[in-house]
Amino acid sequence: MKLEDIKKSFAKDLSAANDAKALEEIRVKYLGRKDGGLTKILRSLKDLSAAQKKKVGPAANALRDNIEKELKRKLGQLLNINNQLQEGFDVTLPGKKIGVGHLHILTQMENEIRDIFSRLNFSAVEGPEVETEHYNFDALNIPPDHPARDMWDTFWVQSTRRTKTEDVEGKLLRTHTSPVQIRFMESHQPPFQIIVPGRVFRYEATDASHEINFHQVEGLMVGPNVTLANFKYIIETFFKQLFGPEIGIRFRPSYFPFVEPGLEVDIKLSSDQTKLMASRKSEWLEVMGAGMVHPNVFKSVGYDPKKVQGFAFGLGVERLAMIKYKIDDIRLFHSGDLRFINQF
Ligand code: FA5
Repeated sequence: MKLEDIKKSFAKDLSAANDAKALEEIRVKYLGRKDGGLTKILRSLKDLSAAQKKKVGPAANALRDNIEKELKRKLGQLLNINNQLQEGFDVTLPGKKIGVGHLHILTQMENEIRDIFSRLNFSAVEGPEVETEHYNFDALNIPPDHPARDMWDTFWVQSTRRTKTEDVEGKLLRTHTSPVQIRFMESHQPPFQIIVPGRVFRYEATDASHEINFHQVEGLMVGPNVTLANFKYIIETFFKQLFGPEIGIRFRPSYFPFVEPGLEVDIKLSSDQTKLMASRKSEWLEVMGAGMVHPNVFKSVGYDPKKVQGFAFGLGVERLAMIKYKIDDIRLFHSGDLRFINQF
C-alpha cells in the first residue's frame, strides 16, 4: 500500500470510530507489529536503495507520528464527551438566570409610610441609634429612677448611668424614636410637622408580635393651635390610605410620661391572621402610642407651653407590615429566610 492510501484509509477509519475500543483497533491496524500497512513499509525501508530510502523514510516516519497524534486527540475528545454525558451535562439547556435583588419588605413599608406623610405635608428627619440617657429619657419627662423607665427595657452600652447619687450620663441603644423630637425642637421653632423613621431596640422577650430590634416612625406636629382633633384627622387619613377606607381603627386612653392626655391606636386584624390572633386572644393589634406633647417636654427645649401645643405619635413599622401583608409572626422579618423575603 502506498503512503498516500494509508493516510486516506486512516482518516476514514478515525472519523468512524466512536469509542476507545475502536481507536485501539485502528492503532493495531496501522501501527501494530504484525501486518499493519505502515509497519510493513517501515520494515521494508532496509531493502530500498539509498535514494528511495531518503524519499520514503522521512515521509513514513512523519505519517506514523501523525497517526499517533491523531489517535491521542480523538481519544481525548471521546473521553471528554463521555465525562460530560455521565455528569448529566446537557449543552442544549439554557444558562442559569442571575437573580436580581429587591427592597426588603420593611423598607418597602417604610417608603410607603414616608410617601403618605409627605403628601400630608410632613418632612422626614433622622436621629442617632446610640443615644444618651438625656434624650431617650430625661428630656422626655422620664427622670432617673422614675418607675416609667420600666416601660422601656433598655440595652445600655455604657454601664454607668445616672442615679439619685451619681450624676454620670449613660449611653444606650434608643428604645424609641421619641428622642429625635427633642433633638429637632432644640434647633427649630414651630410651626412644623415632621416624621422620624428609624430603628429601635428593646431588651425584652420575643413572641409573635414583639421583637428586640424593630422600627418605629415618630410623628410630631407643633404650632399655636394644633389639637387632638388634628391628630385624629391625620391618623385616620393615614391608615385609610395605607389599608383602605374600610379598616377598623380604635383610639384608647393610655399613659406616656411625655404626653398629656396619652392614647394608643389599635388596628383590627383580619380573620386570616388566625395564628397571630390565637396567640394574642384579641382581634385588635396595638400599632401606635400618641398624645398631646407634655408641657414639661416643651419646657426642656425652651418653648413656652402657653404659646405652643402639638401632638406626637410613635408607630411600629413591623406591626403595620404584619397587618397589611397578613404576616403571623414578627420574627420572620429578621430571619433572613429567602422563602419569606422573596414573597414581597
Ligand atoms: C413608644 O415607644 C412611644 N415612644 C410612642 C409615643 C410617641 C407615644 C410619641 C406618645 C407620643 P410603645 O412602647 O407603645 O411607645 O411603642 C410604640 C409602638 O411600637 C407600639 O404601638 C408597637 O406598634 C411598636 N412596638 C412596641 N414594642 C414593640 C416590640 N417589642 N416589637 C415590635 N413592635 C413594638
